[in-house]
Order: sequence, then C-alpha cells, then structure tokens
Amino acid sequence: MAEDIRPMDVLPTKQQIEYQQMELIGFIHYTVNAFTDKEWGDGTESPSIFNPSKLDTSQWARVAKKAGMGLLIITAKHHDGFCLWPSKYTDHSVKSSPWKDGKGDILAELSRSCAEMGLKMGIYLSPWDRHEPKYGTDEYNQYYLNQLEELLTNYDKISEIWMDGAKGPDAKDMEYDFQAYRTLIRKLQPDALIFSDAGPDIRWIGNESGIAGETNWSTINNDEITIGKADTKYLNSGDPDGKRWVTGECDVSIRPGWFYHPAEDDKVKTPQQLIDIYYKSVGRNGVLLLNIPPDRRGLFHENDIASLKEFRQILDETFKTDLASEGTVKASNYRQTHPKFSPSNVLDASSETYWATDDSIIESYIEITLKQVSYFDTVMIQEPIRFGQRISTFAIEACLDNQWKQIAEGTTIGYKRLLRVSPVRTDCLRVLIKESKDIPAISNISIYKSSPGEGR
Ligand code: FUL
Repeated sequence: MAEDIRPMDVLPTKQQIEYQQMELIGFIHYTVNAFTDKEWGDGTESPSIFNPSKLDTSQWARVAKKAGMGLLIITAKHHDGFCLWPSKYTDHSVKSSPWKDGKGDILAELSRSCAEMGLKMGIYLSPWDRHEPKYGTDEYNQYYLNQLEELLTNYDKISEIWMDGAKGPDAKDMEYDFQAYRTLIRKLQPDALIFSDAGPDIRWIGNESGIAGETNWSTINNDEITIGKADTKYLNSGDPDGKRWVTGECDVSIRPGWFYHPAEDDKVKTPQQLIDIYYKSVGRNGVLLLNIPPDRRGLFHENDIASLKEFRQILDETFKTDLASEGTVKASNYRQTHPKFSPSNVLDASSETYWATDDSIIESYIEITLKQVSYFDTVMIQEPIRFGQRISTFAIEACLDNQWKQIAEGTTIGYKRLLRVSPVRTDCLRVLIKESKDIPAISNISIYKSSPGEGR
C-alpha cells in the first residue's frame, strides 16, 4: 500500500474539516431589537417588550435544514445584554419578559429543535454588554465566564461559539479575558469551534457581505491579531505563510439589517443575490454563515423563506449532474504511477481519494475527456485539505476548435473552489497547476451547467 503524501506543516483539525464540509450554516439574530426596530439595543430596554406571539424554533430548524444548513448559531446575548435563556446571573432575560410568563427558554427550545432536525447548534455571546453594570470592571470577565458555563453545560452539544469584537464609540473601557474564555470553552466543550477575528478555530472573513477573497488561504498568523482591530484585508485572503489553520467564515444577512425590521420585508436578498454570495464564499474556500432574523411573531418571515427555498432549488439543480463524472482522465504525471494517486480519483466524487504528483513535480496538468460533447459554465475543484492547503496558481483550459484555450485562472483552491466560466461546448478540458507550496493534490474536479434560475 502506497503511503499518503507528506502533509503540510499546518493542518486543519477533524472538527475544522467537518465544519467546512457543512458549507452553509445559519445565523439567528433575535433580541429586544426585533421589538424596538433597532440594530444595536442600548441596554435600557425593558424585558416587558419582549413578547413574540408565535415563537417556534422548530420552524427555524425546519427552514434551515431544507435550505441545506448544517448548524444554527443564535444570539444568546447581543450587545444589549438581554439573554434569550433564563440566566441565573442576571434578571435581564426572558425570565423577566411576558413571553411564556417568564418561564420560557429559547436556547432549550432551539437545542431540541436542532437535535430533531439533525442540526448542530452554536451560540453568539456578545462580549460587549451595554446593560450589565459590571461591564468595564474585571468582575465582568467572571460574569461572562459564568454565562458561558451555563450555556456550555445546560444545552447539550454546542458546536460553535461566536465572539465578535464590536464595540460602539461610547463603550466603557474593558479588557476582555479572551484567554480565560477559551480555556473554559475547551474544558467544557472540547469539540466546539471558537470564532473571532483571530480564531483560534474560525476567523471572520473581514466583511459582512459574505465574500471571501479570490485568494483565500485557510492559514493565518493569528497571534498578531487583536480582536476588533484586525486588518480586514488580511482576514479576507489569509496568509500562505500562516502558522495556524483558521477557516474563514463569511457572515451576511438575508436582509440589510441583522435584526428584523418590518420596513425591510421587501428588501430580502433575492435567490440570485444569495447564489452570487454562495459562489463568493463557499466557492472560495469559505463557509457561508447566512443570517435570517425572526420577526416579531418569533418566526422566519415568509419572504425570507421563499427566497431561501428558491436559492436551494437553484443550487440543487445546478449541482445535480456532474458532466465530468463519466469521463476519462490522464495527467502529465502521477505519483509512483500508483492507483492510489491516479488522476481518475478526481472523478469519483469522494474527498478521500486524490491525484498527486511525484516529489518535486509542481507544474503539472490533469486532463479530462468527457463522455460526450457538453455545454458547461461552472467548474469545481477541491484539494484534500487533510494534507494542508497547497495550490497557489492554476488555470483551466478547454479544447475549442482543436486548440487549448484558457477559460479560467485562479490562485487558491482549498476545500472547494467554484469557477463560473464563460459557457463552452467541448468534450475536453484540463486543469493546469502552475504554483503550489508543495506537490499538488486534487481530490475532485467536476463540471456543471448552471441552472437558468441563476439569471443567465
Ligand atoms: C457585529 C455586530 O455588531 C452586529 O450587530 C452583528 O451581530 C454582526 C454579525 O456582528 O459585530
């Protein structure tokens, strides 16, 4: 049995690989803001205004599942400090609200609904807290840790913890003890992934439009990053010399705001806009974190659901038939001419098998002859990231009128790269690897014709 290729020095963990394979995950922004029409509550809101009439976490989970999401992250506490669970460390929570006579617990309900739908759950616990009087003193760090402990022990498995660096100009000075937060998370939920500008497991992609850089390395040097003050360009493209694997997460809301505002009911992103974001996030080695804010009833709004549904239909239609799957493959070189590294491995739709070249062979190509002449406009390439991220320059050529013609070029690939190429009709294409940090390896190449729903 041939040995696998030598892994790069910086590798993802099993949890990071599983996380990236989810591709699409959901964000739920909910708090008193849904009732005050604000984006940032100031912490003086009375819990008595929090009274959703039909809150139904199973509707959220059902819609998310149908859209193809694998995880739902909820604002357990946003900047206004109002807690969606009855925390014993504050009264500023659902327990002081009229919702379910103060006996409700949104985290418990969501945790059940996620389990029923086979979804993972994550929490956003805002470090910036505009209500809690301890904020600005060291005691606040203990308050935050206490709340983390409640959330990480009372609600089953928590898969992601989201910590943002946002702070208004009026915020009191406060040194967050991120190190202590992380230590507690690792102790209570060792498999949970921690998100912040600096990771350590998942990093912000540097904008709130859901768009990863065309070049997107999953590696960065996060020791140099201060949460809330990060260089957004650096986060957007990652760093080929990064010493840590910190997967990029692309957050964006389906509406202009993160929270529900009735005036935005007709400003929900169209399925085509969502598709475009998908190609620029998932298609650029990122994970798409799409926010759907429940309305005052406590439900996802009909318009958001309709858009999500069509978005999913377009994706399913586009990626239903891989026009390359029955083709034949050859490569300029393959490692030890051993079947384990055979170029045909790129067509078997498995991320386990892969093509790789012999030691020190970087410049190379892999050529696919389709079973029949086909019309396509989308190419997908994947690296087996368990061996690290390698490729840094590639091109795609199609055989047109008996000549190779470049139809796309790119830099990084990573877990998944989707390229929208000008439509071509051919039975032959090749992927050329030009530069790579070590010998290249590719697990999949697929080609598709995008669904007309995409608006072409
Ligand atoms: C930011 C917050 O200030 C916004 O309100 C929103 O929650 C966004 C996802 O993160 O840091």
